[in-house]
Amino acid sequence: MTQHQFTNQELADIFETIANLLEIKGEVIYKILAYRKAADSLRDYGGNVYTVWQEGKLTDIPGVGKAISEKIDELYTTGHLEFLDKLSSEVPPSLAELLEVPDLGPKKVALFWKELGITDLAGLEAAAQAGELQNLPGMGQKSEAKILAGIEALSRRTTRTPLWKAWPAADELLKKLLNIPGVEQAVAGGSLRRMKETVGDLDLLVAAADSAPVMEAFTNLPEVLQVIGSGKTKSSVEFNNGLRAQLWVHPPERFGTALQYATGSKDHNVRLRELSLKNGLSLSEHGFAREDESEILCATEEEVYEVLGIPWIPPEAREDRGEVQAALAGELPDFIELSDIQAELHTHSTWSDGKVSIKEMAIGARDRGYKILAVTDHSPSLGITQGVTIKDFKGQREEIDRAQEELGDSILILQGSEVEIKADGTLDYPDQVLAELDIVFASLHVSLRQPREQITKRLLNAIQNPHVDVIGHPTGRLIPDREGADLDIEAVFAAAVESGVAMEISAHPERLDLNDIHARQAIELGIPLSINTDAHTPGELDLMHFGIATARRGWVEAKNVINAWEPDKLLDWLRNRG
Ligand code: DGT
Ligand code: CA
Ligand code: ZN
Repeated sequence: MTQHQFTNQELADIFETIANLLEIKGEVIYKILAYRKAADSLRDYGGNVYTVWQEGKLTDIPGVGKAISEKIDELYTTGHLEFLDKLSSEVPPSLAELLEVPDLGPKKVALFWKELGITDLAGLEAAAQAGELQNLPGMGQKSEAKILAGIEALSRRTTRTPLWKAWPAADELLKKLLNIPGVEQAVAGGSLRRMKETVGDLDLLVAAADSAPVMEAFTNLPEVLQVIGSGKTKSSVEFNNGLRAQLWVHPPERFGTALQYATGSKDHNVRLRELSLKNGLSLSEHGFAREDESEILCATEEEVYEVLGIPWIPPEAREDRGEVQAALAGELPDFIELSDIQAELHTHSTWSDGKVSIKEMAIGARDRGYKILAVTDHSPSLGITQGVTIKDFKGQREEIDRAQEELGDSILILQGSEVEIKADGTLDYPDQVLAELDIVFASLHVSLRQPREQITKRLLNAIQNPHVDVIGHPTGRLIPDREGADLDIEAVFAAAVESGVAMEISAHPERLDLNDIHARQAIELGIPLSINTDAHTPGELDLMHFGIATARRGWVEAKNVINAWEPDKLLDWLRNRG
C-alpha cells in the first residue's frame, strides 16, 4: 500500500496546473489541450482512479493516453512528478493563480511575468495600482482597471453575502429581467427566497417561451464581469461587485417545477423527490414524469405540492427540518405573516440616537397599519449614543402626550426604554425608574466578548429583573462582521421560561437575532417572542419583513409573538409584568 493515494480531484488539479504552466510558458497548443482534457476527464470520472491504476487499466479512462497514464503511475508510485518539478523551476507555479482573475489569459500573464517580473496576485495588484500595466503592448488604462476590479472580485469571492446586501441587488436584477422582451415572470429562488441570513449566490428564475434571447441579454448586462457558464436553461455569471448569480429560464408551463427546484433547499428537494417516487412519479426541474415517460407539467409551485399531495410549504421553511413530515401529517404550523404584526415595540427617537421625533416615528408606525408604537431610547451608559437620563423621562413623557393628543386614537404611543445591561451585569437604571415605564427592553451592546459564564450571567440578571419585559437582540451579533456573544443559550432559555420574559427577534437584517434555530427552540419552550425593527428612522420600520422571515424559518406562529397579539392582550401582558 503506497502513501500517495491522490484522489481523482487531486490528480485533475495537478494536470490542470501543468496545462496552465505550459500555456504561460508558450508550449504548443495540442500538448496543453491533452493535459486539460485529462484533467476534465479525471475530475468527472465516476470510479476511483486509484483502483483503476491498481488494476493496470488507466488507459481505459477517457482522455488518459500513454503519456498521462505514465505520469499517474509515477505519482502513485513516488508521490511526485519529475516533469512538474522541472516545469515549476522554469515557470513559477504561483503564476497559475493569476489565471483566476476574470478575463486574464495565459498570454497576458506571461507578458506581465517576462516584462515586469510579476509572479503572484499581490505583485499584479501592486503593478496595476502603480499604473505599470497600461503601457505594456496590447494593454491600456481600461484593461488595467479591469484587472484591478477582477482582483477585488476575487478577494471577495470566498465569503457569503449577507441577505441585506443580496436582497436589493436581486431586486434590481429582477426589474431588468422583467424588461427583456418575452419575459413573463422573474422571481428570486435559492437561499434568497428562503430568506437565509447569508446567500452563496443569487438564483434568478425567469418564465419565457424562448430562453436564448433572455440568456443573451442577461449575460451582456453591463454589471457582468464574467460569464462562468451559459446553457439553454441555466447561465452563471459573476458581477463587478463580486456577487454571483445563476439565471434559470423555463417555459411558463413548466415554471412551477423550475421555481420549486431552484428554491431548494437541496435537502428539501431530495425529500420531495422521494415522496414523488413513492407515487410513481419522477420529479425534476422540468416537471413530473410518469413511468411511461408521459409528463405532468406545473405552471405554478402550488400545483407541484398539489401533485405531491401535501399543502404548499413556505420557502422559509424548506430546510428539511421536518417540514415535509409535518405537511404529510397535516401538522404544519400556521406561519406568522407580516400582516399579523400589530405593534412596533423597539424604536429610537431624537431622545437618543434616532433621527426623528417621537411623533414622526408614530406617524410612520400608524402608516404601516400598526396600532401601537413603543419608543425605546437608549439609557445613558452606552457611550456612543446620547442616552435618556433619569431627569429626561419627564420631558419625554410630555412629548409623547403631546404627540398622542395630535394623533388621536389612530395609534397608541408607549414610553419605553432600551436599558443597557452593563459590563458588570447591572442595569443602567434603578428598579423604581424601570417600574414607571410602559415597556422595558434590556440589551447587551458592550463587552460582548466576555467569557461564556460571565456574559451568560449578565443576561440572566436582566432576565430575572421583573421590570424587564423583552430581551433585545439577545446575542448582539452583526452580520457579517460580528459573532454573537458566547451565551449558554440553554441557561438563557431556562431563565426566560422561569421569568416569563419575552425574547426579541430583531428584524434588522444585520442582526436577525434571535436566529431561526433559536427562535424555534424558544417557542418550543413556550417563551414569548417579539419581532421589531430597532428603527432609528421611519423608513427602517419597513425592515419588519426580514424579522418575519426569520420567524417563519423558525416555525413561529402569530400566537407566539406579543406584538402580533391584539393590543388589549399585549397591554394586559405588559401591565401584569409590572
Ligand atoms: P447558497 O447559494 O449556497 O446560499 O444556497 P442555495 O440553496 O441557493 O443553493 P444553490 O445556489 O447551490 O442552488 C440553488 C438551488 O438549486 C438549491 O436551493 C436547490 C437546487 N439544487 C442545487 N443542487 C442540487 C442538487 O444536487 N439536488 C437537488 N435536488 N437540488 C439542487
Ligand atoms: Ca444560491
Ligand atoms: Zn435599539
